[in-house]
Formats: sequence, structure tokens, C-alpha cells
Amino acid sequence: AIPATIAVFKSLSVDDQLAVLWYAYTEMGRSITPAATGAARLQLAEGLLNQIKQMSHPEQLEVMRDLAAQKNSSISRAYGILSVNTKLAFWYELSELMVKGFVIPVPAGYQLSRDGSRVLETLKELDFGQQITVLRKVVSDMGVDPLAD
Ligand code: 45D
Repeated sequence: AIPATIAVFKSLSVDDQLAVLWYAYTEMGRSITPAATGAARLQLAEGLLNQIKQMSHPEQLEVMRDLAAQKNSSISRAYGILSVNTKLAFWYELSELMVKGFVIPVPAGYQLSRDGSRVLETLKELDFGQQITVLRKVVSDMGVDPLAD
């Protein structure tokens, strides 16, 4: 079920990928503790997060779309050198910034595609460890590896 879930996730539109990540966060929120994400890890992503925090809402959305689309940008390259756990911590922190009103929200009426809803439902049924496996894979593929050819 895990490889199939990852495959369907990756076939989603960029916007649906972002929305599914957000809904997954809202479901998992309480199981992910700030302690688990590690303050040290976040320090590595802090410059990136501060940059995003200072952007306009449309710019923030563009940055997130570029990451999900693996589009080459300075942010995508900076993200690309983070470790997988730091990438997860980065997305976690972005969600926290959304909750606090510093980052553009998902529109209230946003409609997921059928595949998007399916991925989300499957994710919800997985246990925490399996959810992490899916999330690690999808966030590790985002951004651009500046060292790859
Ligand atoms: O206008 O280090 C749309 C552990 C539509 C421990 C939109 C861990 C159009 C070790 C695109 C929807 C493994 C526990 C707008 C770490 C439109 C460790 C907006 C785990 C405005 C780190 C979309 C951590 C937007 C974990 C703004 C499990 C979408 C972390 C934004 C999990 C989506 C983190 C965001 C998750 C999603 C974060 C910011 C699931 C973030 C999700």
C-alpha cells in the first residue's frame, strides 16, 4: 500500500500535493511533537523559513509550488541540500507558520481531486510509522539537488 500511495501522490497536480500535505499535517498535528522534529534540525532550515516568512502570500505560494514541482529556483536548491528529516521538519514548521498566520492559507473551499482524496484517506488509515515513510519519500523528492548533474 505504501509504494502505491507514494506513486499516486506523485501523480497529483502540484496544488493537490500541497493540499494533501496540509491536510495530513492537520490530521497528524498532535502526533508530531516539536521535540521529535528537533530544534537542531530546524536551525539548518531557519534561513529558508525566515526568507519565506518575509514574502508576500503569492510569493509564498510560488515557492511551495516550485518545491513540489521540482522547479529550479534558489529556494529549491537550498531545500535540496537539507537532510530528509530536516525537509520534514521544514514542512512541519511551514504548517506551524500557516497556523500562526505568517504563511498563505489553503483556501477554505479547496476541492481535492478524486485521487487526492484517495491518497489522503489512505494516509489517514496508515499507522504513524507508515505515514512517516510516505511523507519522507514525498518531501525528499521535492526541491532540486544542486549537486545532481
Ligand atoms: O490558492 O526529524 C493550494 C520525525 C491551492 C522525527 C494553496 C520527524 C491554490 C525525526 C495550492 C492548495 C520522524 C517524527 C493555495 C522529523 C491556492 C524528525 C495553498 C517528522 C493558497 C522531522 C497551499 C516530522 C498551501 C513530520 C499553502 C512527520 C499548502 C512532519 C501548504 C510532517 C502545505 C510535516 C504545507 C507535514 C504542508 C507538513 C505547509 C505533513 C506541510 C505539511
